[in-house]
Amino acid sequence: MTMAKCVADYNIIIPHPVSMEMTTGHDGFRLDKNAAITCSKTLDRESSFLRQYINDVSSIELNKRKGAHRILLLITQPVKGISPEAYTIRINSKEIRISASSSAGIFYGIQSLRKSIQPTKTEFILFPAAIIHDAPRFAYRGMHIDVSRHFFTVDFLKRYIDILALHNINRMHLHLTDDQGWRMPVPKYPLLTTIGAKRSGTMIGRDFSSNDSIPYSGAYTTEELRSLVKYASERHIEIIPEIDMPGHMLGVLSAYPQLGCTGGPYQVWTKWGVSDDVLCAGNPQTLQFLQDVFAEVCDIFPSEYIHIGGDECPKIRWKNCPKCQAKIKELGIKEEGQYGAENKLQSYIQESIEKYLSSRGRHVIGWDEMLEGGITPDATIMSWRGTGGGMEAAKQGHDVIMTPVSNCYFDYYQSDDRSKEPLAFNSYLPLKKVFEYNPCPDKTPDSIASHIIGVQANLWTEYIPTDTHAEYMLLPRLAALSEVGWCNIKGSYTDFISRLTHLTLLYNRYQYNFRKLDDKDIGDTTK
Ligand code: TNX
Repeated sequence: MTMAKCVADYNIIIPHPVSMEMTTGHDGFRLDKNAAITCSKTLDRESSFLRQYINDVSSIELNKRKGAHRILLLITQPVKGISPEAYTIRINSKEIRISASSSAGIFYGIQSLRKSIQPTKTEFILFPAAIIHDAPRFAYRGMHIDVSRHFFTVDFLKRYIDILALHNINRMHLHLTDDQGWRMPVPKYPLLTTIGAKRSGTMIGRDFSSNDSIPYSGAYTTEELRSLVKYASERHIEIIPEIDMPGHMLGVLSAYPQLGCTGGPYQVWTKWGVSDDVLCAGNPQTLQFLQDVFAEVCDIFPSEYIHIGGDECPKIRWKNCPKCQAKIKELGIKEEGQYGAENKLQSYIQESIEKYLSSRGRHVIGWDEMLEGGITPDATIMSWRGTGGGMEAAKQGHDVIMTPVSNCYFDYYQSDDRSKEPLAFNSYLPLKKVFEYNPCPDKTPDSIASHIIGVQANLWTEYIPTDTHAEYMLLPRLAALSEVGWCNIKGSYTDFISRLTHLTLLYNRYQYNFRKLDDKDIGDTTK
């Protein structure tokens, strides 16, 4: 009986490693069930991922044990100036050695190894002799998901995390609250998840005057969120929770109308867009409420960063609210211009929360509108309305994460032939445009470049009601984003497309629902 065999190919890995040197003239490593995985106890988790991944793409079952013929996972001394996520893989006939200064680096080495294999029912895999060095371009490589407009279960979010890990993403931004539903329990405010998490219906398609009248709701338990944090962290992904404030707050206002300028009544929104009703900035209860909520956020999420929103907060209610106007006076705000003083009032709320979070040892991230009334230099800015806001913020000394609508909005159509696509946000973002994005163009002065800490894509879910649909919008654009965030030197789009056809075999293996490349995507390679 002939045994099915498979030869690993390092040239198909996405994201492409920094350097690969084939050690020609040397035999490669034959991986079969007799090979051992050897590592210290601290890498037990990584070793079980490796075992699982190899088994997913072959018939080989490996075990952690000592052995001369082995895959060795090895933690080395950190080297100044080298990312802890960097790794080296050395392959000869005796061993595959993955070394890094942290378990995250080992994890990325393992990810690369698994992506060099074509899934088959093989009983042995030949790994050609080689030395691979790799390190990420950016420390922050994020992917977002909006669980307010549509709710996604923790089981799905875990699958989402698996997909992110496959693409070397290390941050998942969880957009937990919005006008259309509040999803996180806060024991002191129980109505948030009873009233604030339920809407009476949802608009149909893009028709803002329609409503399907089907009640829609969803909220996580604290235990579920904790289990998500743990699941992500095992895969070297930090969850960054977002409480979007002081706008996008109808979920809260419907439950606690006293926190709004007019006192309501308010309803959890059944349509998309930007609501004029926002938190009342002049009501002292508002700051107390926010502090209580962020205290709970800190208890559940251990992340270095907490996202405090700050986007799309119309100022019309504040302009007409006696409490807000009194607050403006009390604070001595003198700004002129239509909403100059109200913009400053938003800064006041943000800065109070920023102070609180910094007392808990956390850094804040906010959308680029946060800059409008000014914000402490410690805040990290997420630049979404283009890259200008991000560049300006970096100039002012803020750290910046680039996530411009032009290249990073995965809720947009993937094809300009909309008849073949599910309904999406009314805009277009083809794979190639994601791939071509450079968050920090070559000519950027060092003083600015050093503040651009990374890149993120966003999956807003107004038009994404199901798990399979979310996967479809995510893949394969996430593969392009992973090259943007990881690779210092990007190869050609043609080469990317040819590697992507291999990665899609893995997508198939895990039954990820991805958009198949069409002639246009492939044809684009000639341009
Ligand atoms: C803008 S990006 C929003 C979201 C929408 C999205 C749709 C940002 C900070 N705000 O509320 O869901 O556009 O693409």
